Amino acid sequence: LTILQEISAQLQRGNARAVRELVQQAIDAGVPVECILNDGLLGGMSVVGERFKRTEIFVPEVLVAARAMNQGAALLKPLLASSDVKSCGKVCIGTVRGDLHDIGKNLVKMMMEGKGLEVVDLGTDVEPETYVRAAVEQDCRIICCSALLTTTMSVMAEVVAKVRQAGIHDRVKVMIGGAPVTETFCAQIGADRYTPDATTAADAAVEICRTLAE
Ligand code: B1M
Repeated sequence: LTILQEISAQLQRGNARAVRELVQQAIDAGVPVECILNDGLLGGMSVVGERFKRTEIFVPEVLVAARAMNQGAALLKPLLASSDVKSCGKVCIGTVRGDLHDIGKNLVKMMMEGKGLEVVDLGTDVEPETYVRAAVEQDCRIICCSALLTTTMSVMAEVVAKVRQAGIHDRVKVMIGGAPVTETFCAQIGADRYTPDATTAADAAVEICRTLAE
């Protein structure tokens, strides 16, 4: 097994200690951070997702895998966050009301911080009003919504509506993402941007902040 395959395998077993040790070994060996994240950690998590879907494993197993994923990702965070990059804008992020999935949201946050954005983390189960209040009070350029359930995606439409009602849409944009979310859905609800993964989300956010600053 390569080190990345080992990280994936240990993550699937929920062995957080082994995942941490292997991630550190990979970093020390000079394996690119993106490969450790995508091929090691996310690779393992997607196998976990498939097995959960086929009901071969259940919520507790998924939770221990998620904990191992978060611990491995925490080691990568300082390497992704480039301290010499000047803040290029402030955004807020959260998982929408009724939804407790936060692994993807945390990754998006990590990538955004790595690109020099200041990120206000609203956590999970976030009410539409809470995003709007945070954006106004903390002067954020973008509201970032994550949803993993088909039943909670619709809350994103409420967020868009609240932003328009508050009359702040000229200066606050809404970005959306998460496994069930699509470009078509984004257009349907009138959100400003959909991206499929954390890296493209961070790039899009930087671009939006730059455009708004012009
Ligand atoms: Co849940 N769960 N879960 N779960 N869970 C899914 C989402 C599910 C697809 C599994 C399945 O059945 N196949 C299914 C949803 C089905 C549906 O809606 N159609 C499901 C279900 C049903 C449930 C429960 C209802 C199960 C139950 O209790 N019976 C329950 C709901 C709880 C709730 O939220 N109210 C539940 C609970 C849980 C756990 C608590 C056990 C755990 C969450 C732990 C945690 O997050 N702290 C969990 C997990 C881990 C999953 C799976 C296995 C993995 C999700 C994940 O973290 N993926 C998932 C199956 C799967 O997706 N294959 C599943 C890794 C993560 C990095 O990917 O979040 O997609 P993701 O993020 C990506 C992109 O989507 C994107 O970037 C990220 C990285 O590139 N992205 C954005 C995310 N947000 C973005 C925002 C952006 C841009 C991009 O812009 C702002």
